[in-house]
Amino acid sequence: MSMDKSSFREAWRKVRKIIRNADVVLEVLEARNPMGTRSLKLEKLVSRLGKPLILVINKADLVPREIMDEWKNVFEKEYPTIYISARKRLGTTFLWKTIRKVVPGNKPVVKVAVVGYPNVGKSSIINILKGRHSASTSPKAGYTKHVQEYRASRWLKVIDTPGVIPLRESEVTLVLRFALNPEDLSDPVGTACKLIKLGLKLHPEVFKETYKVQSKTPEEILREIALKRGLLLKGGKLNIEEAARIVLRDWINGKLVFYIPPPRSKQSFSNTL
Ligand SMILES: Nc1nc2c(ncn2[C@@H]2O[C@H](COP(=O)(O)OP(=O)(O)OP(=O)(O)O)[C@@H](O)[C@H]2O)c(=O)[nH]1
Ligand SMILES: [Mg+2]
Repeated sequence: MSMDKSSFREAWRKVRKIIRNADVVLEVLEARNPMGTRSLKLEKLVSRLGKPLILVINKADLVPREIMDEWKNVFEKEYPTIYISARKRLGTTFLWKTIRKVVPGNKPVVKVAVVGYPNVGKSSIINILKGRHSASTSPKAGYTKHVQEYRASRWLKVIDTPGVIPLRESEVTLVLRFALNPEDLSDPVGTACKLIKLGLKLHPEVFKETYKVQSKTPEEILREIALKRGLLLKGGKLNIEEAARIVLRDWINGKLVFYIPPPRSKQSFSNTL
């Protein structure tokens, strides 16, 4: 997903308008990198417009429950926070209750704006609130282009929005936030190597478990994946670039799973990228 200046402005314009019209805003975060998928710009906007905000950490099925509880504790200092899995339909009841709770008074109809980074599961959450599949979802970042309003129940209207991302971020930062499609990368090998390096640090066995490879360095891991899958270029050289795209795609899709841990007093995570 490439975001030029005009589509960036356009996406923000839409989101701003929706937030202005909403009674409550759900900011959707991704369980493997909740802090990285937070948008402070979005949160500032919500607070300036005086709307209640709920943080919804989605894809909780990818991360151990204890870790989700830790994140919840971290974020609850600022906003009501819940974690759910739209895919497994876990946490939905609690989501309904939290929405009801934060809306002041006894509004007969409550309008909820669902906002956040691309690919975090905004449309999927709309679908579980609706109880059936209505909003289109996709593993492609930047899938939802238009604002769409749905009726989830007698008292609840939900509004799907396009994902918003910062204008200037490095490719690896966007990949870590699931906001870039592997097809759109200018340097898939370099970016995949950085991602693999982080994966090795956070979960040393993850590439062995996911790809059955023994190598211990990013470059070697990509070579071994290409070899195992028979990814060859004309002339018989290994297609490392294709191996890199596979790894990046798997990370974005949630087939390659490691997660960034919550900040802890002893072992704090430093982003070495
Ligand atoms: N593992 C897992 N995957 C999920 C979950 N929710 C959504 N997904 C997947 O994440 C991908 C993105 O979901 P969408 O609902 O399209 O995300 P979105 O935030 O609407 O994305 P944009 O419209 O691109 O901004 C899809 O492939 C979903 O199947 C979940 O709870 N767990
Ligand atoms: Mg969407």
